[in-house]
Amino acid sequence: MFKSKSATAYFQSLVLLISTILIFSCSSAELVPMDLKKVPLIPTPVSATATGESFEITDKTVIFTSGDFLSIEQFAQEARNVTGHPLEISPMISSPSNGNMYFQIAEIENKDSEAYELEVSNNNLVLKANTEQGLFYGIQTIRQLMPASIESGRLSKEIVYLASGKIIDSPRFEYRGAMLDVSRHFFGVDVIKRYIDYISSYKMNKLHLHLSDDQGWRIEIKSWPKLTEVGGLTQVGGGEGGFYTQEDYKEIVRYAQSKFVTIVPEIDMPGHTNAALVAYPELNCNKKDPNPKAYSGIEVGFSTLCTRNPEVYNFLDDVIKELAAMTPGEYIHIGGDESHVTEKEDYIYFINKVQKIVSKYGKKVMGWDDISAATLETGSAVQHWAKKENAIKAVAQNAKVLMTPATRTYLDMQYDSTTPLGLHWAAYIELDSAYIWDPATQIDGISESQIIGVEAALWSETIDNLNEIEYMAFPRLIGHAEIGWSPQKGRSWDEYKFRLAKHEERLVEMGIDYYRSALVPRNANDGLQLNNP
Ligand code: TNX
Repeated sequence: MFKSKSATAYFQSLVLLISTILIFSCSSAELVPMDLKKVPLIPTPVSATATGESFEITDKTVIFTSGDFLSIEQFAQEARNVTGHPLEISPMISSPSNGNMYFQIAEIENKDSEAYELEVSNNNLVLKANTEQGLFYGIQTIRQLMPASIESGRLSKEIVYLASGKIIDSPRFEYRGAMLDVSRHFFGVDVIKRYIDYISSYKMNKLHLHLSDDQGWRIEIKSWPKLTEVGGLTQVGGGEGGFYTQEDYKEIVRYAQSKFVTIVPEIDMPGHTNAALVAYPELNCNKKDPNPKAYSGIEVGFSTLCTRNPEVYNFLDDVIKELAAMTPGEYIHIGGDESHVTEKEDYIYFINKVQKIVSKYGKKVMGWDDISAATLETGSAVQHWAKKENAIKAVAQNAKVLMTPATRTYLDMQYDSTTPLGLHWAAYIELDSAYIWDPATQIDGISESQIIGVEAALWSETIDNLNEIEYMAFPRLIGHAEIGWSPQKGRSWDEYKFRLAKHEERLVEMGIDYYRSALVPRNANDGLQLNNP
């Protein structure tokens, strides 16, 4: 057998080298320090404790899960794209091993169905929540701990490390919504799905669709087919409009459910009904204009259903019956705003009757704050947009309030006088002004427990495609998401603006054409420091 001294020495040093490599590659990546407090999370969590290390996602990392969850599969696929690792999904094991990620439904200290706890260490990542929805929100946080390219699916050039520490999180308000006006301009199912993706990734859970107005009726009602055949084919500016078939609507509802978003459908009445009156003039009793024409302008407050005609209530019974049957959420929104040509007593008579129809079909009424002039049923909620006294009148009737003050949350308000889209009747709303307000102190006499949440509304008189939606909504929308989710304590524009600045990388990766505000600092790293406990 051939054996020499130098060959032995060579062999020994080779063994030493291999074992050194093995030791280093098997031990975890304790050498990469990271600071969880410097990760620009939006919305900011209730509490974040940094431990200064990091978890490395490697080609050996397995995702262990306590159930078959679509949101975990979607996350795994996104994480594969960004890391280039196989990230196999496997059923939960009783004795966890290092290097892996664990997603688990388990009782956590906070019993809120939307709460989650996330612990990231040098050894592994553990996400726990009471429900699948809680896991979904934890996943949105984990996504923000990952490189921004997770938003586009681009492979990261660097090894992926997640900052270590513990996050305990749950929402401030149960209703965190966005509204899209699909009546003034129609947006197809794909645009709606995209908007659902955006809002849900910021932990919003309601999408309010403004489905009818003077300019167009957008939801198929089988018992009154001309609503869409006639009333659906117009929009602001004279374009061809469009509408959702019932199958389209159900598809939107299903897609929203997969992202824990509830659809809140609105049929605006008794005003804002010109499109319905064009389709069915018998619902109109305006003697001066018995046969209204299609309307493509942007004035408001000129149309009304004939509130003393019993046929109007047969019509609404059918509409609400068909809509309620397709809507799993608890609310049907009946609008009720700006009915300037409805006599006050007729308006009250009308709202009272319609509330009965909505409850007959097992739903609760939501309406713009104007409906507080009527007698509100138990469980009805009002959406505050303009007059504080209306909201106060609503809480005096034990109704809850959804906060959508036009001066803060209207996404169709221009940023400043140079904004190429939008209106400014309520205010110019720069990013700081959109962010610096507290729902619980917005109206003297209305406190936190009387408020169900916050909604940011995008009216579409001047907006007719996804790019324009994105430009007006972003980045204000994500600030509203934070106002709905995060505690008020510690929230300030001077802290948020640095997080927003860093976070803009993500909007770029999402392909969002957002408004670049001069108020957002360009040297963001200097000021970045989460200030939650
Ligand atoms: C007011 S807010 C309206 C809408 C308009 C919006 C434009 C509300 C309940 N009514 O009809 O689209 O202003 O900003």
